[in-house]
Amino acid sequence: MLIKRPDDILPSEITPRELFERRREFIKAAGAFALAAGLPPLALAREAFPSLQKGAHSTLEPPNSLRDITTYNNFVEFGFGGKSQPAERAGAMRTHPWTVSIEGLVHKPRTLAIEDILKIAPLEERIYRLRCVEGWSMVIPWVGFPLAALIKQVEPLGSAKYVEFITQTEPAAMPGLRLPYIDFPYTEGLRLDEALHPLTIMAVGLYGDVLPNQNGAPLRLVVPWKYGFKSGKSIVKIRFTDKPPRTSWNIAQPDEYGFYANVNPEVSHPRWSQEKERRIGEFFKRKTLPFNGYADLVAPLYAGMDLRKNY
Ligand SMILES: Nc1nc2c(c(=O)[nH]1)N[C@H]1C(S)=C(S)[C@@H](COP(=O)(O)O)O[C@H]1N2
Ligand SMILES: [Mo]
Repeated sequence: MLIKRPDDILPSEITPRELFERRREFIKAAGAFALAAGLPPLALAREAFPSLQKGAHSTLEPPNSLRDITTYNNFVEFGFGGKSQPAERAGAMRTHPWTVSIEGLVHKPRTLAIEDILKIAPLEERIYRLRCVEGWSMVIPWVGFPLAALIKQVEPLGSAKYVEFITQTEPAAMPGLRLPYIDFPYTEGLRLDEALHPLTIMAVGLYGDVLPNQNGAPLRLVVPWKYGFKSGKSIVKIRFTDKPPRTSWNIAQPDEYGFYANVNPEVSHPRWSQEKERRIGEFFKRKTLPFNGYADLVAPLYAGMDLRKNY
């Protein structure tokens, strides 16, 4: 059943009371943390994004709770030991000051402070499904803006065909960096047309507030039709290239994690089926949809490609 929402209400604002209370607790806790860390607490209040707009392509499925979204995470820089580790450890990461350098095959390479990145385009709420390759999924009300707006700032050269995303390494805060499973920094990549697609966003917040560190503060990629590992957290560098960039998971286990990583129930992971997923908070599994339910918007990007070979 679909319920039409009044146009002036952000969908994430329609939340059960209990959820709303938890959210307030979270904001209070975040504020207390900010005070302890000597940060301006206002930056963590909802006023962080006073003029949030409703963005396109939001799902009408109910968002997961703030608690689920911020305590069940993958962020291997903070350890490979379980979903609660990022929430327990990521608070130690420094997220200010923060700059992102954008370089490679572009006319105008730039290094932008996060404050300037926030002004590039109007911030929108986008409620997207996220499907992890491990077989679980969530619905997350992101705050962000189209990556295309950031790309426009640097004017890619005609020779630019791919975009590489390089994420933060802060050894003192990230015990996972010392573990041997993947090469750090965590890197990911997209084809340029995937990066420019209107579904692809840079997220700077969720549930109307700044991103919690465990979700990739202060800036992370979100590519909702691909497995979650493509959506790199805490990005510090974006590089335009003419060849497919190497990606951390592909280097570590090439037969398990391809460059494309499009959600595809027909292509099994070598160690498990991808036909179903468990929505966090639900008991019964549901069917996984091709391109995570975004096929009408993105399937044309792959016309003529064999998506079993290009997994
Ligand atoms: N830098 C970095 N980005 C990352 C990861 C990571 O370990 N390090 N994990 C990825 C994986 S596997 C998933 S499923 C999503 C999870 O995002 P969430 O914790 O915000 O739901 O982040 C992705 N981005
Ligand atoms: Mo994942």
